[in-house]
Amino acid sequence: MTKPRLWITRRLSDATLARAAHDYDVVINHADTPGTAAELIAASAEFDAIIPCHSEHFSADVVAQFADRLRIVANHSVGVDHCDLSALKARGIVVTNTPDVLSDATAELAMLLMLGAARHAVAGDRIVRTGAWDSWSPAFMVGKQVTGARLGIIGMGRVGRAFAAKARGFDMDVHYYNRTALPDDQALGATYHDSVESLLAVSDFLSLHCPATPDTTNLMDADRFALLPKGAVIVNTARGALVDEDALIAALDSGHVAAAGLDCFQVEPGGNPAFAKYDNVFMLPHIGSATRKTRDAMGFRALDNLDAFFAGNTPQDTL
Ligand code: 8YV
Repeated sequence: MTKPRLWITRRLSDATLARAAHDYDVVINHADTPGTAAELIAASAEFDAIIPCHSEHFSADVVAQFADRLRIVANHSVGVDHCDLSALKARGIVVTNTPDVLSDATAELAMLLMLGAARHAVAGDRIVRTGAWDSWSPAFMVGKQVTGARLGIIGMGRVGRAFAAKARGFDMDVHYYNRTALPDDQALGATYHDSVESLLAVSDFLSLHCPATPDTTNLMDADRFALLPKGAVIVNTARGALVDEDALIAALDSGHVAAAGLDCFQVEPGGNPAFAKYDNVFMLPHIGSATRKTRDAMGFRALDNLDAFFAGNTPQDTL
């Protein structure tokens, strides 16, 4: 039987690429450059399937120019804000993602950012590294304690719940906002808030775990930063679109927000150079799911979805 033709747009894990090469007639972009609109359009005529990352943008305009061959976009990501789902569905193209398998890795990174932001990781590392550490005082680099503090989580999906579980290890008092309250066996004692505003009022630490949609664009704007308790710390491992970065900078300047831990930015790659002068902003370059174990699991999940599709079944992660 002829193997389906598959384009893998980026350099996925070795195990993923080996499995893909065994099961599919695969073309891999070893150059690892983001797929352009023109490449996506050309690929729609040459391939039955694409495994893209969030770096490839399936806008309505791009999808409108697709040829008829492409049948499935099996994303190597849980977030699908880079895909115009209705445009893809209108073309009869199946779209899948990779939930579950990256929740722990992303929650670990949120914990790193929360702790690093709270405890002066940026400035502390720099003064030791540069040899500028020439004195010590009990008043030196005093941070904000995480243990026992109130944590607000916006979006109690898989990643939000994984983060809540880790935060319980720090005895945090977990609160959350979600469109619906979780059953008790999933909430595990976290307090539900039926509005973002109510959650913000109790969030000494705030972590964002909701998808980027038109409804959540600039979710954290100036009005909402003002609702946080003074000295709050904000963490974003979800999507840059959730945070009005000018409003965050204003809140940092006023001291209302004490620190931020950011893995996601409005502009990626690159981030926001305006944050560079803030030692109280601990930043990473969108590496929430970047562990070896999780990269393999994401790649395998995308391939599982393809295998199901080409076996004539509905992939488990069909959107
Ligand atoms: C991935 C992510 O690294 O899965 C997501 O939605 O944001 C990241 O964890 C990236 O999207 C891979 O394409």
